[in-house]
Amino acid sequence: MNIFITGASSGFGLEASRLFIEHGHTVIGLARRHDRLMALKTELGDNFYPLTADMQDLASIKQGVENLPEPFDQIDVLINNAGLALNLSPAFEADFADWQTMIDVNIRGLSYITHLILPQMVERNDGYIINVSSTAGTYPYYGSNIYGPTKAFITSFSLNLRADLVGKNIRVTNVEPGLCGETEFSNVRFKGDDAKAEAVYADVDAVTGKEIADILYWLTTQPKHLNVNRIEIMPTMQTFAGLKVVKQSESSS
Ligand code: 8X3
Repeated sequence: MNIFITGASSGFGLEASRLFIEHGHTVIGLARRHDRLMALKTELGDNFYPLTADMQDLASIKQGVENLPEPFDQIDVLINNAGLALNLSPAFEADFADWQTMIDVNIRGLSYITHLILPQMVERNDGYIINVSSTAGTYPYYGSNIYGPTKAFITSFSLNLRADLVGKNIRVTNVEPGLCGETEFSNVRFKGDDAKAEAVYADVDAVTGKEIADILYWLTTQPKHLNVNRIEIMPTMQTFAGLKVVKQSESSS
């Protein structure tokens, strides 16, 4: 199969690129960082096609997708993995530029790529879209004010695609990971403050990027008549915070 993976240069996308190639598939890896993609190309060989494009630059995505050479031009599986969180400030202290970036990448970029690739799947009446959402799309937490809603969009988008694709041989799965270590997620969120990022995973047996990649691969091995609509994964050590009550004496008013 030919697998198109966004965010291929790190985290789940990198692990998934390696895994699909290891299993004899071809991968188009989209990422912004050209040098990383080139290193990955050197590692993975001819079955990997590096596509340098910025998720915020729709023209570069369009140019790349519309000019894919054979045999990479027929996409069997689209893994919409690229996404990011920026900051953990409460909404009233957040930087609006951070909100815009999250909306641009997690919502606008993801929908644009899907819009570009879905028609060829419909034409062939064959394909699979896997969207990487998050537990943050279901459960709010402090500081997830826009990140969470962008992931809720992805979850709703996946389910709505399923509705539109009724009667077609095209599957859609929404993958919802919780706390995952060994990725750049928190380094990006804290803008390079590695100590802060490390503290998030200290003393927690978090899910790994490789474990999420294994799930992405497993999904593609399921029979075509079976659609996993949603799959939510958390470390055993993570759970819901529950409804928080602040006592009058603790409240700021
Ligand atoms: C990331 C999940 O729990 O780190 O999408 O916010 S969490």
